[in-house]
Amino acid sequence: MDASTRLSLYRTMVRIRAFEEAIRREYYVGKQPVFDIGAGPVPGEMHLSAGQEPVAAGLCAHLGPDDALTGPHRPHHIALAHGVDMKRMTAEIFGRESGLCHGKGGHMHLFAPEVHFGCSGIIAEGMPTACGQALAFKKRGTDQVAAAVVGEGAVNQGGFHESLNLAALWKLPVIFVVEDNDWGISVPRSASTSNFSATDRGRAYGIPGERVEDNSVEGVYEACGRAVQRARRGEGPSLVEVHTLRLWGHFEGDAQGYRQSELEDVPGRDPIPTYRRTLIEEGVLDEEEAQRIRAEAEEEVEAAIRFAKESPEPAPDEALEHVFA
Ligand SMILES: Cc1ncc(C[n+]2csc(CCOP(=O)(O)OP(=O)(O)O)c2C)c(N)n1
Repeated sequence: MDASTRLSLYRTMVRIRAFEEAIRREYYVGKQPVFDIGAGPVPGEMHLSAGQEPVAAGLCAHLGPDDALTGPHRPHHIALAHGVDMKRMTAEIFGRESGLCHGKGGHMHLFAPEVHFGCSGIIAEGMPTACGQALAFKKRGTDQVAAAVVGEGAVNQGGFHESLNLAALWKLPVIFVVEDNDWGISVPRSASTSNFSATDRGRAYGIPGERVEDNSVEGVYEACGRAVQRARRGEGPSLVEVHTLRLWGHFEGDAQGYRQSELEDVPGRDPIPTYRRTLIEEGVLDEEEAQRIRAEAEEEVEAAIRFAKESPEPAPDEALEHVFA
């Protein structure tokens, strides 16, 4: 892989991490000393994606703004990597009028039609949506593709199986990406899933698939590249399963008592310092450049946070506008 692609993957991951760290900092404002989920400037649940950046960077490197992407309840990494506007996304997370959904969706409901991005708090919900988008692209005869990212907890949902079935039957230009972070909230795969392999499940429907081990951003990049090219060539759907890592809790405030023994090892498996070391050892990156990349990311993120905080909240008499439920 050439140096500029590797650097670009690294930059994307650092940008996402800087964002998640800043959102985490802001989220805890007003929620201490006893955690109160409804308090502070960012009330409600917060599912952050730290550790899963390789999935976003490796997949989105192959997608453009004309390609569609749907995400799960843990959406920030893929939204940012796909080009969703960081300022308006941050304002949405803060519940402000200038947000992507005028502050009424919150962090699990980010919609950016200009880059064909949407996500939902309902597990597996993005898969049927991606099939619909892929069907539209196919009918129009364009080479656009749709991708859906879901957690491994989605593989037992009806929407997962129904989507695999129709995507294969109609040979849709769609890529299903499963982020296997071992946990569905506090439930390990072994307690919920009879056949661990999402790739095997895909094969049962005639969909080729690959599993990427070790949370490797380059592995994701290669596998998603093959999947996206297949879809663009009109050869139908693919499935990519990534063994990734949830660095933090299921949601912020999660004490993670269910994985205490594993937590000691978790920081050492952080994909960003690992990739940084590799790139430095192989002469693609040096310390100075690495620091500059992080500083640029922080600057962009802090500007987005300022934009959100300076934006007004939606007016009470507009509470029912832009709401479709
Ligand atoms: C249809 C549905 N059932 C249950 C839930 C509650 N729920 C929220 S997150 C979650 C676990 C998801 O695990 P996974 O798909 O592996 O994603 P991760 O949180 O690990 O990223 C569940 C069951 C939901 N949001 N939607």
